[in-house]
Amino acid sequence: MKPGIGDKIAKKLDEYIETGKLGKLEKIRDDDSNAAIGALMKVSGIGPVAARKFVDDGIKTVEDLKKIKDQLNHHQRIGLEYFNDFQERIPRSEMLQHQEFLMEEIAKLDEKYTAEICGSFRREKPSSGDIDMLVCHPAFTSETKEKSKDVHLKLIVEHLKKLEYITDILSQGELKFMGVCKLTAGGGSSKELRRRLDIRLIPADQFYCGILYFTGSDEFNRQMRQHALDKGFTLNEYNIRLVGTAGAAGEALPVKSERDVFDIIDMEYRPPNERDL
Ligand code: DCP
Ligand code: MG
Ligand code: MN
Repeated sequence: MKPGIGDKIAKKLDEYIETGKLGKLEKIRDDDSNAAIGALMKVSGIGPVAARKFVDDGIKTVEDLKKIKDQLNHHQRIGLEYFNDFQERIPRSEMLQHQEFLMEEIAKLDEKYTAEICGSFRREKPSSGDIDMLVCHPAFTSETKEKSKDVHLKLIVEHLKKLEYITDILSQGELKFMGVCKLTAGGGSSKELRRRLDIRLIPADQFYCGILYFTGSDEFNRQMRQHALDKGFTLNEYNIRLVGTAGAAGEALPVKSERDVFDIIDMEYRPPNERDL
């Protein structure tokens, strides 16, 4: 034993000489990285893969991100721009204002639309992380989807943009919109925070499976889908189908309410406010 070096240090020296690293130090580094990954994932548009990549490149905080804006995609840039706003939950009183505004404006476009705010709002939570709106139109079904040119999520989004309610688009497909909104003149004051808005256009024949999925909670959905599988059905956001003996799913079963889906899989009905697991 060398003088001045205790047993503990000697062991660490041996470990370092043998393996080229120190387990304890690696673990501290891992903990630090994981904490940084968690911090970056708070930004809308940054998932676990992107966060890990940034951390590996030495970008560890939201402040660091501001210095490398050119490396961010459109969604991430907006996530960073409204980072503080998006950290705030939306009180139910404000959710009710969004609901009123959206219902009125969508009816103005075409009164045949059915719109419903789902997510945590429909589960009657006192606050929500975002606004999840589902929209249906009788002319738009899984059969007519390609043909009904006048029912387009884009038309709804354009209308809400013109009213300066939608301020940014994060991503937009034919059936799914992700963006940013704020209550405008009449609906709110100038210091209104930017809010995340998700809209889904659902074919009319898939309304009930759609609303069931979009109401959540996500853990409730997982458990319900598993229960369906146990009973020989496959349930997703579009429909419920019987799984045949060969393992292939059959035709979508007709459902006329959310309750029908519970009945089909022999599960006791739960109203939205009892779906937080
Ligand atoms: N959903 C799901 N699985 C996911 C994401 C979403 O089943 N991975 C469903 C269930 C959610 C609904 O979509 O309730 C809406 O998603 P949100 O992320 O907006 O979640 P909530 O509205 O439930 O909560 P929050 O108040 O945080 O928005
Ligand atoms: Mg939500
Ligand atoms: Mn959402």
